[in-house]
This record gives sequence, C-alpha cells and structure tokens, in this order.
Amino acid sequence: MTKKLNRPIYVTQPALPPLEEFADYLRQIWDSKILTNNGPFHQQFEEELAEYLGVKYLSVFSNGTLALVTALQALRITGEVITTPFSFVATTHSLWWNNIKPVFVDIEPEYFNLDPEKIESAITPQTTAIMPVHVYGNPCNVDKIQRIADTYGLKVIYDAAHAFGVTVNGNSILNYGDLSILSFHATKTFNTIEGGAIICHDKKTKQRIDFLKNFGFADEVTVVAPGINAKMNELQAAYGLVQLKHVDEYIDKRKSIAGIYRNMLNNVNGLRMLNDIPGVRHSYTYFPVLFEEKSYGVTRDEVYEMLRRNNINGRRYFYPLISQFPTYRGLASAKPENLSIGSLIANQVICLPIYPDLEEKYVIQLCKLLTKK
Ligand code: T4K
Repeated sequence: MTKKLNRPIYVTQPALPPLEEFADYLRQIWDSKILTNNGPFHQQFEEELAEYLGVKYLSVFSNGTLALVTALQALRITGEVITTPFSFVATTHSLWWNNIKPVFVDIEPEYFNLDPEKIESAITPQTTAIMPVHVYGNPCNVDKIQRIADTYGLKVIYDAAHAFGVTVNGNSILNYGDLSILSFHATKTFNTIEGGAIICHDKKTKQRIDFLKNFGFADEVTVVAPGINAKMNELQAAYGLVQLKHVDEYIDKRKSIAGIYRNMLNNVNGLRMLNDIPGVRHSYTYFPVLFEEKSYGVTRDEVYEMLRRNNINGRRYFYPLISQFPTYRGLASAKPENLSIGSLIANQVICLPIYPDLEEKYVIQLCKLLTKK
C-alpha cells in the first residue's frame, strides 16, 4: 500500500526569490520613496524582461486580467471575438468587461488549443478579433490562425498567461499575433506575486498601452482615453528583477519533475499525458493528465478524490468549460454540442502538482498512487 503523504501537496507553490537579494532592492525603495507610477525599477524591469523574453516592446501590469482588458482597448476591439472555452474565466471576462460578445469555438484534441479548422465558420460581419490561449503553455497553431486573421481582416490577441519563456525554434511565441498577454500570478512559472504584461511590436502601440494603464494620461494635463489603473508597483517590479535571475533554474526544475511523471506514468492504461513538442522550449506551468474512464477503470473525479484523500491537491483546470458559467451559457456558441472536444477534455483532465520546490519523493509517491489505483 502506498502511504498517505504526511503533508498536503498543492497543484503549485510559488518560487520566491532569495530574501537577501530582494532586501537590497527594498532598501533602495525605502531610500527613494518612489513606490509606483513608472518608477526606476518598473522601467528597468520592462527592459530586462523584454530582453529575456526576446520581444521588442512590453508593458508590465498589476495582473494578467487587466492586461487582457487593456489589450482589447488598445486595439479598439468591438462586436464579437472568437475564443476558446477551455481556459481560465479571465480570458472571457476580459471581453465581457469591454462589452464584447465572446463566440466560443471548440479546441483541437492534441494540445487543447483553439481549433483553427473551426474558426472560419464562426466568423460573422461583427467579428473583429480572435483571442486564442496557448493553454498550459503549448503553442497554438499560430500560422494557420494568422492566415485566417489576414484573410478576414481580424486582429489576434493571444492569451499567453501560461507561456512565459516559451519559444518555437528559438523565437518567442509572444512575437505572434498583434498582442500577447502574460500573467505573473503567484501560481505561474514566473511570478511577481500578482502581475502581468502586454507584448507588442512597435513603440506607438506600447505608448498607447502605457497611457491606458495609467488612467489614459499622456502627460500631466492630457487624458487621451478612459484608461484604468493597472500599473505595476515598484516592489513587484524589483521582485520581478530578482526573479528574472532565477527563472531558468525554476523552469529546469519544473522540467525535471515533468520528466519523472513521464517516466513513471508512461505505460498506464487509460492515462494520457501531453508530449513536449520538438523545437519548443516549454514553460511547464502545468502538468495536465487525462483519465479515460473505460480503460483507466475509474472516473476522473474518483481519481481527484482519491488524490485528495492522500493529501494531494491536483486541480481540474479547466473544468467546467467557461461556456458553462451562468454569464455565458445562454450564448448560441456555448451549446455543449458545439464544443464536444472541449467538454470531453474538461471531464478527463487533472493538473498534477508541478513546481520547483516539489520534492522528488512526493512525485514518486503520487505516481505510485496513479499506477496502483
Ligand atoms: N488567462 C489565463 C489563461 C489564466 O490562466 C489566467 C490566470 C489569467 C488569464 C489571468 O491572470 P491573472 O489576472 O491571475 O494574472 C489561479 C490563479 O489565481 C490564476 O492566476 C490562474 N490563471 C488560474 C489558472 O489559477 P486558483 O483560484 O485556482 O488558485 P488558488 O489560489 O487555488 O491556488 C492554487 C494553489 O496554489 C493553492 O492550492 C496553493 C498554491 N498557492 C496559491 C497562492 C495564490 C500558494 O502556495 N501560494 C499562493 O500565494 O486561480
């Protein structure tokens, strides 16, 4: 019998920067008394982060949700936006906050991203943009999506909340589409406690985004748009600067945990994992596993409960589909028969714990639980 773990293991745990390193930055903040509003650490963080990520321009935010809301405003998106139901609610909520109608399109069965084959039939005269999600950090089919966008004159905003540091053949995934957004929430591969960013391709767009996250102020007396307050403060920016020095190490540790899962769960009947993609540097933000009831022998929810009884708190990200929440379920595109792959995956998935400080012995114990049943 595999023993119950002696302490709870959560789906994730944030990696914190070494306290001493952070303390140096705090002392500088205490001296300068500059706490927010585009201070020196904010500026330095934007520069270093853009360089690390291999992108031209980015603007950091207080969280990923406000980055999404602002991205839509930066491009003046209206009407209808095609998006995925298999994501965190913030993706669709950003449309709701902008009075935009979400149009849900089903996902593809391999990596659970928006299915490009199904996008065209959902386009109407009101469609202005596509908002796909690189779910779990696995890249969408960016070339096909761009071809469709170009044909119909649509904008593309990627929700890249899970895709920190993801590259395809050495090129950042954030360089695709018109804009991408990141989340630096505590639960992500790279965190600034709360935080986020918009990535764009030119200086003018960055300037507009910078205005929008600061109430619309262009200068002391000019307000160009009804912007919001979505600025990142100096403490978070400083924390981010320290995190950047360690993030490669965090990603490597996550990768080695993924490796243990892959080795130990490889031949379990009815259990499916997602493979790494050749040429892609992954973020390992999540480790999703699918349980197919008939061949695995028990339901996903039974596995979920069994893990909880053993002190392991996996999460069913992203169940239920966003399209099933009361705000959205009345939409024509929210009908489950329109979203059969999404419904299937949402009913089979559990994200297993993965984070830099997760001890190997717990990963092994967890794998034994899933192997023995
Ligand atoms: N787009 C996508 C695709 C997203 O996934 C998200 C956020 C967004 C947009 C919006 O970005 P932000 O506005 O959040 O920057 C979490 C996160 O709050 C959320 O950021 C994330 N996606 C979503 C997928 O998950 P919860 O409610 O599941 O997290 P919670 O609090 O249950 O945390 C999970 C586990 O992590 C806990 O059981 C314990 C551990 N934990 C958590 C926190 C917050 C810690 O050990 N320490 C901590 O400080 O939503």
